[in-house]
Amino acid sequence: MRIDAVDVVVTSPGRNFVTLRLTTSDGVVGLGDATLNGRELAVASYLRDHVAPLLVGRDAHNIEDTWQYLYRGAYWRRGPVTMAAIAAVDMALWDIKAKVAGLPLYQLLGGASRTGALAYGHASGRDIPELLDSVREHLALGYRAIRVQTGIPGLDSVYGVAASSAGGGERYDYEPARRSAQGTPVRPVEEVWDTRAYLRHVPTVFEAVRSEFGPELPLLHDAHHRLTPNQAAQLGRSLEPYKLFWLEDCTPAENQEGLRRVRAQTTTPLAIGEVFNSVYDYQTLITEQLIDYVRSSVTHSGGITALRKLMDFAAIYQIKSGFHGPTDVSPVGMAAALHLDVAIHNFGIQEYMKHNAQTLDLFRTSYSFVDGLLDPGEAPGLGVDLDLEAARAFEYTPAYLPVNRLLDGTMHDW
Ligand code: KDG
Ligand code: MG
Repeated sequence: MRIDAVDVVVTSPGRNFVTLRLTTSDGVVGLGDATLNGRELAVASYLRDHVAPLLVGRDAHNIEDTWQYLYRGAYWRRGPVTMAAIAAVDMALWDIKAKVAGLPLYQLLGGASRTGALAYGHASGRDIPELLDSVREHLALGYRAIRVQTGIPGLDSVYGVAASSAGGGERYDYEPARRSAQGTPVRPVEEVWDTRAYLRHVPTVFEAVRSEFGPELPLLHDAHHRLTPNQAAQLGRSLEPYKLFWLEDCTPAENQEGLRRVRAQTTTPLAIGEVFNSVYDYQTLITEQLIDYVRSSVTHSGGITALRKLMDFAAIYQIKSGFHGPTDVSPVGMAAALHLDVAIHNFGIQEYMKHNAQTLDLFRTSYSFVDGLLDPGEAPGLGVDLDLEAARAFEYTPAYLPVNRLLDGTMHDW
């Protein structure tokens, strides 16, 4: 069974998605997610210009060999653009293989290790009362684990907080890349960040949430890479009384050794890796057991083949998964994560936000969210179809994540 056609579909039903669509000589179609928020066209070009010509005529069954061919054959290894492109090919080939077998993909990954994947949702509010309402809404939707983010007194807007003033009044419980008003050049919005105010405020937020919802509810928090290792250690310590499920991206982890200091100072569980793209980014973090959860997405880390190996490596050190699942991972990437979630033994939790209605009209999914658990469904393959004609009607629209400046105007690391 040969790969006959390679199509790259860029669509923007509210936000941009890049999808790879492979068609085999037998007419089997496989989909892969290649969405890299804010740099989508770079991956689309990588796939169209450099990968598609190599794929036509290859045996669609040889997934590992194709992975190695694309990774080693490029000479230039790793990096988010390369690894998102390889991930899309890998996902599409697994989709094809499972469709040919007539099985949902998780069956080819060893079958189900659990009845569903525990999901966490994003609750947020500009202040504590608004946050508590948002937690209640999430509980009513069925969530059994909740990420908690709030505005910081004195700051106009804070990344990750829905309905913040910079969000234009529209409520987003995920972190949106922002489009510009018509006719103005597209640039990242610049937000002001105050670390001391943040470190003072966050423990009061968790105090309020725990006293309202009790000790059982799993609570998570994302620091979005904004702290130094020493500040991260302070935050981890100050949150210890509230027993978080995890503290995410407490410090920029390109400096893996920096996590030694955080780890030595706090028992708050740590999650890292949504901006990583290979196992090498985790080498020190995993072998020295400096983290508790791997945050990679299938989409940004070389696909199912690579992430499964990474999770096997992590399992040796009792480190679990907590795959990245924002709405800038497309429904195809989300489906791939769910098949892996139910199959691997060291699953921890899955981030999940529902895509908007337009997106779910284009991408027809067979996964479901019931009583706090995600289920990949029983459709053969990944279980996602893409309405090609409808997708082409939504033109690519540039949009970027905000950048942060400190009070003195210097660019903030994150
Ligand atoms: O594209 C960036 C988003 O995916 C990221 O900001 C989301 O931090 C995030 C999270 O934990 O989902
Ligand atoms: Mg995050």
